[in-house]
Amino acid sequence: MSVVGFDIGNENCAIAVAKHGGIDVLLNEESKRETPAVVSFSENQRFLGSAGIAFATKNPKSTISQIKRLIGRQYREPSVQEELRLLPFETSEGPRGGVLIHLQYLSKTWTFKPVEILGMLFEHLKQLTENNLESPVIDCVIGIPSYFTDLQRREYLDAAFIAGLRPLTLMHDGTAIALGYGMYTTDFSSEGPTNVIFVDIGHSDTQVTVAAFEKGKMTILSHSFDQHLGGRDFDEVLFRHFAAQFEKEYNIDVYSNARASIRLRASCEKLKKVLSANAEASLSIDCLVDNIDVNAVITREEFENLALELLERVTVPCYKAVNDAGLGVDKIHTVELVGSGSRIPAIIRKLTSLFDKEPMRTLNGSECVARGCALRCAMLSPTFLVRDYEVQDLFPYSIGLRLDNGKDHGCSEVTPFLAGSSFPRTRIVCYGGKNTFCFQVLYTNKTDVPAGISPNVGHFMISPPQTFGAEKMKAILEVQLNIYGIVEIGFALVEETIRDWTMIENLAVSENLDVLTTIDELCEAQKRQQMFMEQDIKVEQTKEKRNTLESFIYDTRSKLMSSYRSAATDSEVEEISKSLQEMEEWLYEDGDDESEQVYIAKLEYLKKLSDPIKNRYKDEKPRNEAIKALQIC
Ligand code: ATP
Ligand code: MG
Ligand code: K
Repeated sequence: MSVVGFDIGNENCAIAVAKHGGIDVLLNEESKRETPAVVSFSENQRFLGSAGIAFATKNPKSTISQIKRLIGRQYREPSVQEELRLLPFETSEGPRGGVLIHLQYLSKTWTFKPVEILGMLFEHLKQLTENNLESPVIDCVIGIPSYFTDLQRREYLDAAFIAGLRPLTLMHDGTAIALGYGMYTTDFSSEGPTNVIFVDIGHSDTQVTVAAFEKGKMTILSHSFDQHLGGRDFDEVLFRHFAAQFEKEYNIDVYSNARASIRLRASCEKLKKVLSANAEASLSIDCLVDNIDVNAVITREEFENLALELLERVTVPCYKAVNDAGLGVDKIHTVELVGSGSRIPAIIRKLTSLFDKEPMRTLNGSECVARGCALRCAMLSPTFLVRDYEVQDLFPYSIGLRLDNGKDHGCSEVTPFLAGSSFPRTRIVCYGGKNTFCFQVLYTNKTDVPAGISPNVGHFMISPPQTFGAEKMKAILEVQLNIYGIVEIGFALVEETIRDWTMIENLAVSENLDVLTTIDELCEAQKRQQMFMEQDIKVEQTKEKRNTLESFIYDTRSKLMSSYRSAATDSEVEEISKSLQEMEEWLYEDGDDESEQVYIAKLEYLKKLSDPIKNRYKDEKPRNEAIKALQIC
C-alpha cells in the first residue's frame, strides 16, 4: 500500500510519498515538483493541472482555479462574493446556499459544485501518483488550513470520496510543517522544550503555528491565521497604484477592461518578485488599453510605503499565536519562514524586529506541507514502520452545543470543546428536559472564526424516545471531535424514570444535516467523474489514431520516393500518391475531428493500397542486398 501526502495550494499542489528510506516529492508529467491547482474544460476534453494552465488566458470561462477558496462556503458570504468578483467563470447560488459553477463542455452547459471540481483535482493528483509509483493509491493524508470549518473539512472528505481516495486524516498545514521539522531536526536541547514559530505566507492566506519540540515528541501550542492576507494582496496594492497612475498619465481605465486587469495584475506580481531582489523595478505593457503602451518605474521604498498597512497586518497573527501559546516573544527560540509570499524583504524585517532574531528558512517552503502529510500517513499506515514520534495537535475554535429542550424547557447551551484543546477528543454531554429532538453545533466564539465565514457547524436530530410520560428524563450524548476536526455524535442514550422504574434506551441520531452535497449527489458526481475520465481517454486515443494516420501518409509518401520506388510501377506510384494526397487534404479539413473508428478505417484503406508494394519490396530486399554485397566485393 502506498503512503502519500498531498498539499493542495490555492495556486499549486505538491505530492510526497514515503518510500523505505525517506520521503520523496513526485514530479508531474512536465517533470515539475509543483502542479497547478487548475481544472480546464475544452470543447470535448478536460485538461488538469499543468495541462490546464495554458487555458487560463485562452479559455478563462471554462478554466477553474482557486477552488480551495470556494469549498464549503456560502455563495452569499461577502468574502465569497469578493473572491468571485476576481474569477472569470460563471457562478450562481446553489440549492443549499453553496456556490454553483457553470461552464461549457461537450456542447452543453454543465453545473458543478466546487466539491466536484476539487474531486477532479484530487483524481488528477491520484493518477499522477499512481503513474509514478505504478501501484494503486487510496490511503493518503491531505493538508488543510487550520482555520477550515467543519463544513470545509467535510467537503474535503467528500472530494476525496469522489476521487476514490481515503484520507487517514486531514492535517493542519502548520502541523505538517512542524512534523517534518521535528522529525529531521536532531539537535533540540535536552533541557525543556524548544519553541518554534512557523510563519507561512502563501498566495492568499497567512498561517502561523507555534510548536514545542522535545525528544520524540511535538506539541502544537497554537494556530493562528489571517485568511485574507497573502502574496496576492501585495500584488493588489501595486495594481491599484498603477491603475491610478495610468488613469492620470494615459487617461485609461484598467478596471473596466477584464483582459487589461488580468495583464496588469500579472505584471504587478512579477514586479513584486523583482522588488524582492532589487531596489527598483520597471514595468512596461504593450497595448494595455486602446493600443496604448504603458511604462512605469517603482522603487522598493515606494512599494513598502504602499504596503504599510499589509506589513502591519503580518504581525497580528504572529502576536496572537505567541499569546495563545502562553509564551512571550522572548520564549520563541526560532522563527521559521515558509510560503513564497514571505520573500518580501520588508516582511522579513518586520518579523526580525518583532522576534528580535533573524527568521530562518530551513524547510523547502513549497514542499514541506506535502512532506509532513506523507510522514503522518506513514505513521498512521499499518504497512509502514516509523520511529516513535508523538504528535499532538490542537483545534483552534471553541465548539458549543445548543440544545432545544422542548417548548416548556427552553434552550440550553454547553461548550464541550474549548479553543486550543487537543484533538481527537470525546466528551459526554448530559441534559435534562423532555423531547429533545434537535441540537445545533456551532463555533461559539465568533471572533475566532475568520470574518465572513459562518460559525455554524451543523445540526443533528435525535429520534424521540419510545416511551412517553416519563417523570424524569436525562439524555446522554457522546460528542466527538474526530481525527479530521469534524464533530460527530458517537451515541445518544436516554435515561427515563417512570414511577420507580429507570430505563436506559438507545436513541437514533441523524448525520449532520447541514450539508452542501447529499450522498446521492456525491455518488452521482463519482459516476460523472468516471464518465469524464473515459471521455478524456477516448479523446486521447482518437488523437493517437489520427496521428498514426498522419504519420502513415508521410511515411508511405517518402518511401514511395525511395525504398519502395523500384518495387512499384509508375502508375502504381501515381495512384497511391494521389490517394495519399486526398487523404491528407481530408485530414486537415473535413476529417480533422473524426471518431477513432473512422481513422482506423482510413488507415486500413491506405494500407490495402500500399501493402502489395511493401510486400514486393520485402521479397526483393534480400536479393537487392545480395547484389549490393557482390558489387562491393
Ligand atoms: P496558499 O498557501 O495560499 O494556498 P500557495 O501555497 O500556492 O497558496 P505559495 O506558493 O506559498 O502559495 O506562495 C505564492 C505567493 O508567493 C504568490 O503570491 C507569489 O507572488 C509570491 N512570491 C513568489 N516568489 C516571490 C518573491 N520572490 N518575492 C515576493 N513574493 C513572491
Ligand atoms: Mg501553501
Ligand atoms: K505506522
